Amino acid sequence: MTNPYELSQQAANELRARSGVDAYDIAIVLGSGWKEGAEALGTIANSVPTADLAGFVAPTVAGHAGQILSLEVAGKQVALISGRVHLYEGNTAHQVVHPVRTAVAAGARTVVLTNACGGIDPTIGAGSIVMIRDHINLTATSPMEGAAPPDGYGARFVDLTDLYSQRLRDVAHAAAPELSEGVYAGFRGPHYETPAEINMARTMGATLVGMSTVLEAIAARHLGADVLGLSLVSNLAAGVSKTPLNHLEVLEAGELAARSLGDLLGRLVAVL
Ligand code: 8IG
Repeated sequence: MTNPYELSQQAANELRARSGVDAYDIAIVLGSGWKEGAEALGTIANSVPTADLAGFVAPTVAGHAGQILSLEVAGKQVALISGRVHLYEGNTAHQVVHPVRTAVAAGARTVVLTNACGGIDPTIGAGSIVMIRDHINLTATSPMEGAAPPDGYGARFVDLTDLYSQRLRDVAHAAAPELSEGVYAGFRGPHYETPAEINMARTMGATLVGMSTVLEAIAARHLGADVLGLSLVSNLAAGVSKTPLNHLEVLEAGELAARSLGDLLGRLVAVL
């Protein structure tokens, strides 16, 4: 079996050939609700179904078609990755991070990870966009688990002190001063948390909870890319609000926020 790093290199070569883009500058992984706004960034020059690329697994969540869209924004080659896959779909950590590894292998030195999440801080309500300052990985796995990476694909161990790049956060804050910062706790899901688990996450210092992003951030950093994380708070986490959580409210928050998400991404891509 091809190791996951060489598999992503193969997928990157296929992506380059199919898209005509020799090297990307920025990859943006689109979470729930982010696609519509992101597509408004500019004219989509090319769309490659991930089903045609080596190593990609199909998403199972409705509204997550697997595609890599290429477009030029402010002189930068941008890859929009839609159809994120998760651990809770039964995928391995390597499969979850394969799109990010592919984008980095295709040249992207900046990786923007977007998601929809639950909010622990009642003053940061549904519809808020929060920049991720740091994360707590509660998935009990790592995308680097397994055989050591082959030469040229990152080290055995990786320092995560600056996982969510301070430099990128400074640049993003200058362009979007309205953004607050939060700490994202990544759970495996797909169940939402119990109120006791949300109390645990809050006690640990988390302000956001979700089921994605943490493994992708580690994998991107491991390969030397700079990471920016953006969360759309779609619901207040269990026990924070009186109403039960449901997936429809997640989709609704995305629809309502789509325009501001697109506007924000446009301002950020120009400066990242
Ligand atoms: I949207 O409340 C969304 N995703 N773990 N908890 C977790 N993931 C989420 C939540 C939430 N809301």
